[in-house]
Amino acid sequence: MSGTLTKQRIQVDTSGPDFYDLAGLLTDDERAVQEAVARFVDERVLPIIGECFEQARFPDELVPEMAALGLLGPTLHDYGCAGLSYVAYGLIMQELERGDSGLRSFASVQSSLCMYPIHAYGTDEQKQRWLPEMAQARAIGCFGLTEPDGGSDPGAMKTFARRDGGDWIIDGAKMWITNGTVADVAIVWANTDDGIRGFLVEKGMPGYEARDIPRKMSLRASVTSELFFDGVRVPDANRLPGASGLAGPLGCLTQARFGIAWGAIGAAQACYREALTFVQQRDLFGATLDHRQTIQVRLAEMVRQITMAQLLGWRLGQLKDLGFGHHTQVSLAKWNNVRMALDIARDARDMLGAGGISVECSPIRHMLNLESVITYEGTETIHQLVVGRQITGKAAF
Ligand code: TGC
Ligand code: FAD
Repeated sequence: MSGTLTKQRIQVDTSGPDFYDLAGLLTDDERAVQEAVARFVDERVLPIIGECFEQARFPDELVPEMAALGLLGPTLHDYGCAGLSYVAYGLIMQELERGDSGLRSFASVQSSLCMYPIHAYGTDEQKQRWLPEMAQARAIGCFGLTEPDGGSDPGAMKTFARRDGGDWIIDGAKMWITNGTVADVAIVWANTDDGIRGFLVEKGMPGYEARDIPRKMSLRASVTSELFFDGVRVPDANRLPGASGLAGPLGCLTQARFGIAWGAIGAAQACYREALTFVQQRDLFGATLDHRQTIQVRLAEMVRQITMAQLLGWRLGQLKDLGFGHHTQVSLAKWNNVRMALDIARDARDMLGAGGISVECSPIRHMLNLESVITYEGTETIHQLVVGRQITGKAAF
């Protein structure tokens, strides 16, 4: 990591905001990645995303462009993946979620929850078959862990895979699965006589069905589905041999939660920027709103919160790039940064007055999206209890 912090460079940027010049800590490559994704979001995502949210439509026309930019599986090495740093991955997620959490969700699931387990736990054959296709978005994945009876305690899953000669027979159901109906392959976690194992269940396998979950008020520009397994026969060649026990799926979640911790910063930045622009123009009681003390306190509070989240994300990325980064540190960052973004989105929505309830303004869309983000990948309470267990040594789940 070659920082470029110099006396000339240091500047207090309140527009990003980048109050502590985090850009000065990035390598040239990381800055280039961030700029490319920022341009993609500004030019391709922002002009259409309000309408997509309103129409509950995932903008799948953008997926090939995301693949062309190298945004799918970006930290993975070989198999057509970019092999970028974790800080670069964080920046990608930050910029995508500045556009919309749905787009970041798509990238999180494809990269961290589907390509990562194939890369980390799969056979050579599975890697050769799926990873280049997934990096190019010619194959889409989904990750089935949560079940209808409760997601916070995945160890209690009921989906079961029983051995039948050289095959496995899977029965059960998964709920709230991002990309479920569009996926060519589902990473399915099932109990077996030997504990939890991961399987690659392919679209079209008899007995496997995915259905969309309609009427969502959050993450409307994202596909969320139910998966059903009715005696699905899966060859042993589709089992992930390197994954054994709950640590298998939880290891993937650590990757995705890292990306969410950064993504939330992007959503908060979008809300802050929109609120700032508004109060600089809204003329009330003889002056624009940015003259008012309470408005300034609220903006200052946003910058304080975003800055702390940025520092947390950057240090976590640095730790991961050095080969460290404990999953409890990831939990703390996911909890802190998503809570921060949700609070800022709600406050920004209020600062925009009545206009803030329109889909033409981004804070209400981000706010509604973040209601999912604070629940998925481990609820806020679960992450607080993970950190509590790390402190006390006692599990209070
Ligand atoms: P516990 O005893 O703590 O752990 C079992 C084994 O796993 C290891 N481990 C982890 N490894 C890697 N990363 C983590 N985050 C890990 N947490 C635990 C642990 O060391 C142990 O290993 P071993 O070798 O000793 O067996 O398990 P527990 O049953 O007590 O559960 C702990 C708890 C509650 C924290 C866990 O179950 C949990 O995280 N629950 C939340 C579930 C969750 O986050 N689900 C997310 C589903 S996917 C999703 O939401 C995708 S949204 C995607 C999008 O659209 O962006
Ligand atoms: P529950 O586990 O039933 O929790 C309900 C409430 O109880 C929460 O407030 C929780 O914090 C609290 N609670 C739980 N346990 C305790 C405790 N011990 N002490 C105190 N309070 C507790 N899952 C996937 O597998 N793959 C996906 O791709 C995926 N995508 C998703 C997309 C969206 C849009 C959403 C909303 C969810 C998605 N999920 C996915 C599911 C998500 O991971 C779960 O919703 C989440 O883990 C919580 O599970 P639950 O909804 O069953 O809530």
